[in-house]
Amino acid sequence: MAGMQKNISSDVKNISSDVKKSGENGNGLILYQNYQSYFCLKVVFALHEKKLKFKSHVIDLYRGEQFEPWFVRINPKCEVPVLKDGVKIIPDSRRIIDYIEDNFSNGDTPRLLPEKGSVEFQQMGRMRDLIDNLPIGLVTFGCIFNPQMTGRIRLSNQEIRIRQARFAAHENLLTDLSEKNKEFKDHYLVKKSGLMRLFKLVTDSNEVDKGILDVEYALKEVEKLLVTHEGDKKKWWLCCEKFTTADISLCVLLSRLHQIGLTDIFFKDNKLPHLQEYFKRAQQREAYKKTMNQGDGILNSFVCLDTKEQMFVAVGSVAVILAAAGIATFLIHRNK
Ligand SMILES: N[C@@H](CCC(=O)N[C@@H](CS)C(=O)NCC(=O)O)C(=O)O
Repeated sequence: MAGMQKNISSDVKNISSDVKKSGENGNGLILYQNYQSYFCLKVVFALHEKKLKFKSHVIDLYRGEQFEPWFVRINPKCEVPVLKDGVKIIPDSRRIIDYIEDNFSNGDTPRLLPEKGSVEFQQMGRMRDLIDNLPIGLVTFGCIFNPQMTGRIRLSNQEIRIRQARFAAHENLLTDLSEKNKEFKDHYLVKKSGLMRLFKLVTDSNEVDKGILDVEYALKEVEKLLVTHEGDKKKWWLCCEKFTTADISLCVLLSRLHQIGLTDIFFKDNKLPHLQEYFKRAQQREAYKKTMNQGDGILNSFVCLDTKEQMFVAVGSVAVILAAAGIATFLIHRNK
């Protein structure tokens, strides 16, 4: 990876020029993120709900930009999202959401929490934990690599192969980097074993099945709670009148389940009707629309390959057609 050779001082310069730019038209928040990332979407959603301005610094996860030394310095786990607020660096979606909630909740900035100590506050904590602890990486890649699981193949075989090859490519890249950058060796090796573990799980349909069952259990718990919203609670969101951080977790989960075809199964025959109604209503929220359409809607669908990969698939398909046509012409002429 050419970008990997960049020296660290040029990366530091990059960050500070970003800070300057964002400071000119916002409050200086920079979000290192990727438009397709589940965890980044939660943070983006929370920022939009709170009407906070921020600047995105997109990290190319497919090409392994998260492993570059400048990024490892920011987050040794090599993961997005990471929020930069002035000199403060905050990794991890939950920590970021809690940080913006604690630090940006004045008059114009809506709170995303019920009153502390209330029954709703406790309920919200329980729901948020339940949803945030779901094995979403396993379920997402599991459904992509085992298309029979959802019954709806969203990617071609070639696209699936490209994504599987990416795991191997990242493992090789991490081996290479751990030899070249002794300073980060341990981080790279931890990351590599995590990736290998995940790949083993996502290619084992029993494990994927278990993950899907966990999700189903959580959705049933949500439905049980939504059923209780009767009378003056009719317009409540998940835990109270306010849209809370638990709603953010739930909406991003539902959006991902929809993309990988699992809502087709969970919502079949009008199952979980209150949850279905909730999701329809949530999709109307301005912040939801902004979140799911960030980057002008280009390539932010999880199932999309990036531009170069799409080009690769397109060129590959044209090459196959031309080769087939060439062989056919050759055979016709030879048989004449
Ligand atoms: N617990 C972290 C998880 C973050 C995470 O897994 N991010 C993924 C993208 S959705 C990532 O950066 N993956 C890159 C990699 O592991 O190489 C959070 O909540 O922010």
